[in-house]
Amino acid sequence: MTDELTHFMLVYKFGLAEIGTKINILAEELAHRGRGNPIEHVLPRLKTPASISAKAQRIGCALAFDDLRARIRDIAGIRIVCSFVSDVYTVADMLIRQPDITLLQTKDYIAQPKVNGYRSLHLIVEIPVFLSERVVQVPVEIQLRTAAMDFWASLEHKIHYKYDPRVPESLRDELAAAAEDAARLDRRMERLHREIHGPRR
Ligand code: 0O2
Repeated sequence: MTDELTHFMLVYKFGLAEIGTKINILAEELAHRGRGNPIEHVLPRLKTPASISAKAQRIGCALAFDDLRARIRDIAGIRIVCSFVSDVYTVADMLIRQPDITLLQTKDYIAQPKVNGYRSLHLIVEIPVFLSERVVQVPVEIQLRTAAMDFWASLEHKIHYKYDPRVPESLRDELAAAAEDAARLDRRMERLHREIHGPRR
């Protein structure tokens, strides 16, 4: 990596660390409340330079740092896997309510799944990072989903990678049906959980 690229990536790494700390604090505090921790696991990732460049070409963005900074807002990304669908929205609200987090965009693929069956709640937020001489607002993509949605998405990702660019139609139909099965399982588990413990407060 060139010095310039390393420097460009650094603020995203810091943004990820900031949001990661916020999520870890929430998870630990919620676990201590004794009503169960809604956060199953957290997976931060920084987009690789190759993936940034591929996305830039896909969206017609010039390969210049200022353009990449302005147009690609998921260079820093963090995935939060929750137990239940209601937890996804609860955790998202807890984060959005924090005064130093600015919500830039919400894509609710749970309320409106993609045609292939993909479900997740995507938030693009901005978080301040305090450097030695200035404060920078760093965009971070937060993906929130249930364990069932995560299981489906990781398999679908592998299948896409294997069959790139065309997934056979029968497999696509099966995947869409599997996404429905996963959503049904989520609803059932949530109902069972509510019957056993009552609604989460
Ligand atoms: P990676 O490896 O996670 O970086 P936009 O950013 O709004 O211009 P984009 O990038 O399509 O458009 O945004 P969107 O719809 O919010 O999706 C971004 C990310 O969500 C993807 O990142 C995936 O991680 C995930 N995602 C979206 N759709 C699907 C899907 O159909 N299947 C799976 N498995 N994941 C999906 P990247 O950049 O593709 O990859």
